[in-house]
Amino acid sequence: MAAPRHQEATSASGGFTLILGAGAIGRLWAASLPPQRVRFIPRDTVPAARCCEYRLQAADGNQYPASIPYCETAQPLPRADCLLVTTKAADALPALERHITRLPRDIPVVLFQNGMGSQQRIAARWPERPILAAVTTEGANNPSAHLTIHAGRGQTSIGSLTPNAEHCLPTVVRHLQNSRLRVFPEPEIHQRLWQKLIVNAGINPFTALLNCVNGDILAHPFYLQHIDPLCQELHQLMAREGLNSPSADALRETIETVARATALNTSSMRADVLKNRPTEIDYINGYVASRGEALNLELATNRMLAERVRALTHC
Ligand code: KPL
Repeated sequence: MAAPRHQEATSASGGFTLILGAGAIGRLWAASLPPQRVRFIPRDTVPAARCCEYRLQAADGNQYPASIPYCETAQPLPRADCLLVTTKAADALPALERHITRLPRDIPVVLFQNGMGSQQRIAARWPERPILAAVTTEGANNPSAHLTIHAGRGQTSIGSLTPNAEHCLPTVVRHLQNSRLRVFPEPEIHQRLWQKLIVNAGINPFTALLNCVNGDILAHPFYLQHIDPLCQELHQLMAREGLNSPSADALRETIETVARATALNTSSMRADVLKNRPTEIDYINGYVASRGEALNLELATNRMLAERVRALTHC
């Protein structure tokens, strides 16, 4: 099968992209951007291989080979138009700390982490750098070491987190539009991050605790017992954070629309539990509970869900 056709990259440095994090989303982006113009920054100081080799199964079911070179560890990083950080939320800050001195100060850094908290910590750590956040609804998973499945087409919204990111947002968006993925600028990125947080807070912990696909939570008594109190808490917190806060019923409707649209998906949290990997609960319901504590709100349902999910991977 021939590789899909890409539009020509047009930006000054040749449309080069660096990616930190070769998980499913990192691999999807690497294989979707123009070939020869992407490098993975290796996780370890000495990568086991020169290239990350895998097959991408596109949303239409066709498979394409991808061979993405790792940057040389002993050399300076190649000049690039942007860096995509596609690690898990907990790994993003330590991974950036390891490489930041090799990155020019003006390179836009686009954060793809789930949930909330890691992006804010990174923006606070390097406020002088152009740091952006991406919220993506692209579905991707790695069923095996050498296969990435683009499970569902979505879109990616990008917005700035630090003042220096404002002016580079249009260039970053244009650059990433050289992929086959849909990318848009998002002036209200905080609101978008919260919308995604709401969906993850209402689906992920239930799928992990009930060990089921997204759609199956909807009729489960445990979900039915807790979803309204959960949505009340999310509504209360959003209002206290000064965000545009839909009613608890509207939040439930949003959660259930996504659960129905992704009914057969295994959520990222359930996948982590099944593989006995740390989950992102501290950045989802755990984040909500801790913001509640900071603002003197008792958000007991989020706290209970966070504690129960943590217990799944700590024993
Ligand atoms: O984002 C997701 C995740 O699994 O983390 C949802 C929307 C729940 C889709 O599975």
